[in-house]
Amino acid sequence: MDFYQVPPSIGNQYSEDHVLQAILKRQLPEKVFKEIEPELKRFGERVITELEPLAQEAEANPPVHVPYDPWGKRIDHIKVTKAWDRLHEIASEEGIVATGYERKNGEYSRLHQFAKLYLYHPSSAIYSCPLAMTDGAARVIELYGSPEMKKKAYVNLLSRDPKTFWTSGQWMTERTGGSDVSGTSTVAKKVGDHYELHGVKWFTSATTSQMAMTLARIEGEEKLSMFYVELRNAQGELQNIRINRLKDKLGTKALPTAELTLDGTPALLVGEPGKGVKTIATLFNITRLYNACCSVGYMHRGISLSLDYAKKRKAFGKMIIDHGLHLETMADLQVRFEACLQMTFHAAVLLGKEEMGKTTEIESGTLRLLIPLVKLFTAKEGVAISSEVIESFGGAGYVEDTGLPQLLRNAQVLSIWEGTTNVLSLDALRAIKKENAAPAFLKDIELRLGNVKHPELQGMKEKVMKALGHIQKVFADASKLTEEDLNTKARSLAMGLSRTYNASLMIEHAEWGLKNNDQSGFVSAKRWMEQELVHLEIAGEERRKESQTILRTGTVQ
Ligand code: MFK
Repeated sequence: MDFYQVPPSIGNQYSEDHVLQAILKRQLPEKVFKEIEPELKRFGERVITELEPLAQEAEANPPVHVPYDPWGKRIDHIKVTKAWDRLHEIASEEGIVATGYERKNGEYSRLHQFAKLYLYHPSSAIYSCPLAMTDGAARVIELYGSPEMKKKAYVNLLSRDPKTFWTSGQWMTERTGGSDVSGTSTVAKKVGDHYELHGVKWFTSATTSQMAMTLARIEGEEKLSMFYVELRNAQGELQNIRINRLKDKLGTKALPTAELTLDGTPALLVGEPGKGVKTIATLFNITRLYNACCSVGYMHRGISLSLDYAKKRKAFGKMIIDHGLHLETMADLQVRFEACLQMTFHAAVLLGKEEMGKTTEIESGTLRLLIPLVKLFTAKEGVAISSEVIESFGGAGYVEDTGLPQLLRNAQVLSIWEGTTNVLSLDALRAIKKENAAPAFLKDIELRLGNVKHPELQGMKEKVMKALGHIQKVFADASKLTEEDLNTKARSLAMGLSRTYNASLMIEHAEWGLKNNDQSGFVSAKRWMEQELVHLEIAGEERRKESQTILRTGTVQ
């Protein structure tokens, strides 16, 4: 008889995720957990039965730019699938953004919201991207917006009625600068009570959004300012915006990303003139957390599919999960995913507390540094784990109609947009040098470990304390380094800080598990602790010269 492989399948994405359940149970008061769990269970089912087919339809039918109507009038319409529109509607109905702002559960509202986002993202065809920018824009308006913006845009961004729900873009990138936005050449001209923008935006995700936050230089000002733009007028026509073309990207195929020319686009100043980067940082610190949440969402999706397959696929006489080597590989992925999940959800807890004015000084400092770290660390792991997941399916993972390659393609964007790994490592350094975040961050780890009393966890604790000592020595010696020397170390420092922070979270979770007769967190923590947490090479002129020799390059001016 012919053989046909049984494909992988997954069920309720909440009920099948014991780590998510454990984190929520540990972090939330019992009353809140009991209140939100039925909703998460329902949504965990909905993402598979309803959202997943929509996501696949949207992925298979990328948006199309229609520059002209049949009679030659410039319309710059972006045609999207009904499925994409439906994913917008469901995001609104489910309150994926609103949950964080309604604050029904006070400081725990962000954790509740992030649990929903984590379930939504892997079956959203990256509709999570417009939602990330929407959330960031809502926070900017909450903090810096005019009363009119609060009455109109803010209400729409948080609407649970799909008919009035708005999303926002975040236009920061120009031909002159992606990471270095100081190269922005868009000009803002004052016209009466508002501004008009002139320039080209080179990478604008979610161009179908109703509004956007963007950067421009007010005529005569040296530094950038931040602006609020409504894309269309009351007749639905673009307001002096031309869509030059849609980007043909490696992944995120369903997401309309465009190049735009702004030719007198009306805009309103948000925040102080010349403080644009500082103001938009509020927005991108939120999108960076979304990035982390989406990365762990993908990790979980990939590992679930791979694990199910490993129980159905036979090779060399037994199911592949029964081969020690495959088991080892999968367990390694799971532990790395768990570390990232702990890190992301802890950051969400801190964000929720901060927004409700409930953080201690230590927690505020920790959050500032944790945001770049969690973004860069989970993004890198997201790409690596997705790649392993693809490989675990052998040739099937490389074939489009299995739906698997899109996991890797889409994951790859996570380490690029919202700041690359190196740019975020430098942001972590900025937080350490300029905002003195390191003492708070290290103290936070110490305090957490101080609460861990279980005898079986003492060895792990000691290892983390040793890593902390190593990091403290690096900081103490930092004053002797030139800025370039320190910058050169930024990535290895960021990785070391992330691994150490995650170790403390995993140990804390392990203790909670042991108290509740659950060994799994303990075993995961033990595995996590097998690695060297911190390894920092000596950086300096000599090492840079060596790197130039390795690459056969001198200084390129
Ligand atoms: C699925 C998930 C979805 C995610 C959504 C994806 C949507 C895709 C849309 C995009 O990709 S938009 C493009 C995103 N682009 C970036 O994230 C740019 C990456 N580059 C950086 O982050 C650079 O570090 C930065 C542009 C911030 C450098 O700019 P500057 O002007 O050279 O920085 P500078 O002078 O150090 O900082 C200016 C001010 O901002 C300072 O404050 P002061 O004015 O008080 O001195 C900084 O302290 C402050 N600042 C900078 N980064 C900050 C920050 N404040 C808080 N948090 C930060 N992270």
